[in-house]
Amino acid sequence: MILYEHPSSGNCLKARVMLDQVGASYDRVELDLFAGETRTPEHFARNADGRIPVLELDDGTYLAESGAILLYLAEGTEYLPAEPVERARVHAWMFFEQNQIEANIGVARFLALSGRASGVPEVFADRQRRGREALATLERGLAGRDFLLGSAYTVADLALYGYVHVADDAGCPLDEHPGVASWVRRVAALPGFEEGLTPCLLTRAGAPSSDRCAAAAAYAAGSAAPASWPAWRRLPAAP
Ligand SMILES: N[C@@H](CCC(=O)N[C@@H](CS)C(=O)NCC(=O)O)C(=O)O
Repeated sequence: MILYEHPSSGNCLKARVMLDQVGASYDRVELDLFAGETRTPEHFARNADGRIPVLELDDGTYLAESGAILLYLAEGTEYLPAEPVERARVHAWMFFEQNQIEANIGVARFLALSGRASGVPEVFADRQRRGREALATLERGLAGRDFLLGSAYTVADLALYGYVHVADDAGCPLDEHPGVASWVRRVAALPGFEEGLTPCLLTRAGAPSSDRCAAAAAYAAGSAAPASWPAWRRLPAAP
C-alpha cells in the first residue's frame, strides 16, 4: 500500500498510526500542502476532494478521508468492535471528531502554524472558541473511562487523538481539561505513536523521509538547517 501524506497533518498521522498498529506494509509519499501538490490533476485522480491522507491499496484502489481509512484498516481487528451498538459508538465519536475537533482545532492549528491566523482574526477566534467547547465535550465523555468506549483503546481514540493532542498549537489549552490531558498521555504511550507530528513551517518536502522528522526537530531546537534543504524550507533569519 502507499500512503500519500504530510508529516504535520493530524489526519495523516491517524492513518500512519493505524497502518503501523495493524502491522501493514506500506510506503509513504509526502505531498507538499503548501506548494499545492494536493491540488494537481494527478492528485485529484486519487481523491476528488484534493486532500490527504489518501491510501492506495495494492490493487490500485484509492481511499480518501482519514475516518474511512481507519475503519477500513481496523476491520476485523481488536481496534473496531464487531457488536453493532459498540461499533455505532465508535462511529459517533468519529463523526464528532470530523464536525467538532478537526473542523475547529485542526483548522485553528493550521492557521496558527502556517502564519495565516492574523489575516483572518475573527475566523481564528471562532474556531478556537468552538475547539475549546469540543474539548469540554470530550472531558465529559471521558469521565470515569480510560478510553472513549471504556477500558479498551479503539479506532475512535486514534481518530480524536489526531488533533486533540496538539490542541495547544491551536490555542486551545489542554491543561484546562485534565481528563483529556490524561487520556492523551495514555494514548500516546501505546505502540505506534512514537513519531508524532512536526510543525507545519518546518516540514516541507526536501529531506529524505527517514531523516525528515529528526532533522526538523533538531532545526526547531536551534540546530543549523541541513545542507540538503532548499532555501524555501528554511525559516527567515532572526532580525
Ligand atoms: N476530512 C478529511 C480532511 C482532510 C484534510 O483536510 N487534509 C488536509 C491536510 S490535514 C489537506 O489535504 N489539505 C490540503 C488542501 O486542502 O489542499 C480527512 O479526515 O481526511
